[in-house]
Amino acid sequence: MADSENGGAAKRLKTDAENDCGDAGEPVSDSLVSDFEISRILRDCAREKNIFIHGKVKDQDAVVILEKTPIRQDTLSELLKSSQLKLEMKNDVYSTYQLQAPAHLNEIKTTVVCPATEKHVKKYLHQEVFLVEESGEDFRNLTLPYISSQCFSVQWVHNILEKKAEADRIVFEDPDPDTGFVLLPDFKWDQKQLQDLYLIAIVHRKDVKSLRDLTSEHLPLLTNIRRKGEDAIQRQYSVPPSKLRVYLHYQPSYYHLHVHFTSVEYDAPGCRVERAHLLSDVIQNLQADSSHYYKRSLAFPLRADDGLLLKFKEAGKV
Ligand code: GTA
Repeated sequence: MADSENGGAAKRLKTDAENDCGDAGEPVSDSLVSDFEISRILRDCAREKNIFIHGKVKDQDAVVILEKTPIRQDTLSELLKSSQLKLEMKNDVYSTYQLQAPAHLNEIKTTVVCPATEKHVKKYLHQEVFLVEESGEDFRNLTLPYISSQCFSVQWVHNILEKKAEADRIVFEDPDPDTGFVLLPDFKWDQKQLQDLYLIAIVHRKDVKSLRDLTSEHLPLLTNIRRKGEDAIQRQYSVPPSKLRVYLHYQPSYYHLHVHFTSVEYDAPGCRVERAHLLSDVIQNLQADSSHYYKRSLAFPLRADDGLLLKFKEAGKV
């Protein structure tokens, strides 16, 4: 149930049973992964304990992301009591083991993109990255024409705003058509622990695509997102604003304005300085100069085979 302007919601993380169900309470289809035929590994990272795989599900291109999730404090004593220990080595006071946990305490978060476009596959492929500096003019001459023809579909965003998907996951909604937004868990967060808390606020307005569109006209929208988003997270998860990193991406993958709320302790993908713009900085920049994001240069990373990088190279900007 969404928290609304009028009511609070109890602090609650998802139970295993709730997470096992699809959006509308439907059981998840096993065949999506059991029918998956691996073509190649796009990327893997031992430190982040994830792997991005390209393959096919019944002739359709798909990307599957497998990720080991953090160890949860609330299941720690059950984990230690109900697991088997297999000794690997012992030396003096030191010993290492393989702990074999029961299945329900040993899950792997799995994300499936199917059918996946070539752009999805490229997005997850490990590639060399270049930093581009985009002036306001570069945005209008190079970036805008490119993204107008090449960007990812925002159908999933419209589904959320129209309650056709993820309606039961909404944490808070302000329905105002100008300053309103929907706040819900990002699909990178399994909602089982607060260490990697990650929510997104998606604005109801459809005419604001990215940071570049923002002027002082949007200050009521941005301050509303900040205040009500933080309040809702405090009420729902007991996480205070001082424990949150609230920011926008530039460039985003999806051109419909949204704001990321992550735990400040969590090194979320895309939270580095070359991509993340703190909402508080954005608000102050617009208060000082309404045309700040219209005219100033913004730096952002582009992957080696990104068509936009080619446009910048052709224009002699890289
Ligand atoms: N609730 O259907 C959705 C949905 N989709 C399609 C995207 N998001 C969604 N949330 C819900 N339902 O934080 C989320 C994304 C992202 C935000 C869009 O919306 O998770 P953005 O427009 O700034 O795009 O934000 P961004 O940041 O490039 O997207 P994304 O997917 O986070 O990719 C950034 C990097 O994160 C990737 O290159 C990859 O390195 C990493 N990454 C992506 N997905 C995963 C994953 N599942 N597990 C681990 N790492 C991941």
